[in-house]
Amino acid sequence: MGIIGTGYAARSRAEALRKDGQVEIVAVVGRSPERSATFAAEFGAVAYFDWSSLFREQRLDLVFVSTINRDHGAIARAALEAGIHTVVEYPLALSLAEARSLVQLAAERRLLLHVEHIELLSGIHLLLRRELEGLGKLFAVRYITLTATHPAPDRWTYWPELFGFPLMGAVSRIHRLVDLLGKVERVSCQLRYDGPDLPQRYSSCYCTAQLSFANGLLAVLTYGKGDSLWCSQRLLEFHGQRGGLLINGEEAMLLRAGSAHPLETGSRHGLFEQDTRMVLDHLRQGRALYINTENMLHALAVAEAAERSAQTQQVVHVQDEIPT
Ligand code: NAP
Ligand code: BLA
Repeated sequence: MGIIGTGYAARSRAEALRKDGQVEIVAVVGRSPERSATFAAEFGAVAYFDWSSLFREQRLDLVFVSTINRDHGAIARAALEAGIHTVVEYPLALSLAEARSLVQLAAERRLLLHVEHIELLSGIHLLLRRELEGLGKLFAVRYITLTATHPAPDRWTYWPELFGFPLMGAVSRIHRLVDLLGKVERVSCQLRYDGPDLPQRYSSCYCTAQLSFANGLLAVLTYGKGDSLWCSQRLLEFHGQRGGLLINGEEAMLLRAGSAHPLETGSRHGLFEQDTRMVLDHLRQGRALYINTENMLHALAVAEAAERSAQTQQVVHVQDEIPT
């Protein structure tokens, strides 16, 4: 196995692989020589600073692309072209066209291309899949994640070029809604960046989109982070004809006229490990994975439509992306 990246996702992968015990981490590719050497030594691997030389020099069965979003598409392409099964942390690529072309390339080469979307494995998501039907016909949805941080962190996630359009870098929010509610037809989106180092880097970002689903449902999706925000929030609300579901942080409530029942949500820990185990079981025993490729690509199409809408100030149709 090879791992590209040395951050949180990469470490979670390495630890999960070590736990499995039947695979060998051959190489780790990092950016800073020190961090990469320490990381590689900890897992008995060789440190590389350049993924293209890794793919030339080592014969890998599987690679995990766990680095900054900007590089996902190019690394995945090189890995697939080198005949290596590939796992990419979301987003698969920062453009829908590139993502589609990678899915096609993997199919042609008969290689696994798995895009991690751990939020779909979470206790909260499984709870939603179970409980939504009981709310009757859904009417409205709100999904808000705000991260207030003072000062804004000096991380790649605050660089538009490295993270991508906010709802592309955080496409998991859209994918979760698509998984539960179906296809999105139209998107209207607005974005504000703030900070002294624009346009390279922002210190605050606030992005809000209205998603019109094919089934008529309206969802409002808000993603914000940075030093001009003053409260952090992780809120998911479903309003249906017979009841509501409110998820606030790790707490879930089933709402009916005059009553509120708390529901058990489970933990957010261990999801990378579960994803890694499912990939290995898939490659060794042919067990099914959990990502529907069409939904994964549709979520990217919605993110791209949101980006276009924010640029043009128009409502954008997801299918053809022609402004109305
Ligand atoms: P992270 O902890 O910040 O690690 C980022 C990695 O990229 C590090 O190896 C870092 O190297 C490197 N890097 C940073 N800036 C770079 C630059 N300008 N050029 C080249 N390399 C650079 O990030 P993470 O949370 O692991 O995220 C990695 C991927 O996993 C992302 O695509 C993210 O969307 C995805 N993901 C993360 C989570 C999560 O819970 N964290 C969940 C789902 C998906 P240095 O250490 O040398 O800076
Ligand atoms: C998603 N978490 C992400 C992403 C990044 C981080 C870059 C992908 C982009 C996005 O969807 O916004 C980064 N998350 C962090 C950092 C912390 C954090 C730096 O919580 C600092 C504490 N991820 C973690 C940790 C947990 C975690 C410690 O780094 C929890 C135990 C969970 N992050 C987590 C999950 C997702 C995610 C489940 C999937 C998206 C979702 O929440 O729906």
